[in-house]
Amino acid sequence: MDTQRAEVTAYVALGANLGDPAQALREALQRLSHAQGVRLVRASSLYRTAPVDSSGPDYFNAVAEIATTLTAPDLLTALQAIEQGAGRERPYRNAPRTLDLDLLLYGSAHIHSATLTVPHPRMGARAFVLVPLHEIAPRLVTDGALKAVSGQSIQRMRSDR
Ligand code: PH2
Ligand code: MG
Ligand code: MG
Repeated sequence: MDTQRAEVTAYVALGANLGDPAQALREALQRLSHAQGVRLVRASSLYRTAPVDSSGPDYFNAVAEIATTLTAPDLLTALQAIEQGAGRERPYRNAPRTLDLDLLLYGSAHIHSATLTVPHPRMGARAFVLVPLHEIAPRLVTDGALKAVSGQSIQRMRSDR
């Protein structure tokens, strides 16, 4: 008998600040929705954000909610394949990038492996994660958490879809 793994709700942060970042995020959402074992449930608006501990042009950021039958490590591999497909290079930490896909939350799991830490260790300090996450999953982000990052520059883009 086939054993079908139950779906887990996970949240993925998308970011880019090289090339055409808005287009890169739209394509990444498409790829995510077509990835094996991944169902795109909802995506936030795109946000234009100032680089945080990074450099180069403004970033575009968004957050997606997915339902997945993949394990967290397999989901990470799928995310990295989409980054590679967008020409991601890693010359140094926090370098400007064509596409960054970070796993924020995987169900209620707490994961501390050599390659993956979930919940994402820096998500609580970043408006470019908390604001789009709050847009699609308001119960996951407290008012206090939003207030703590309210000094960071972030602008919601008008949807052209
Ligand atoms: N990602 C980083 C570091 N800094 N700043 C913004 N505005 N948006 C990002 O996605 C971002 C960042 C490391 O992944
Ligand atoms: Mg990142
Ligand atoms: Mg990353």
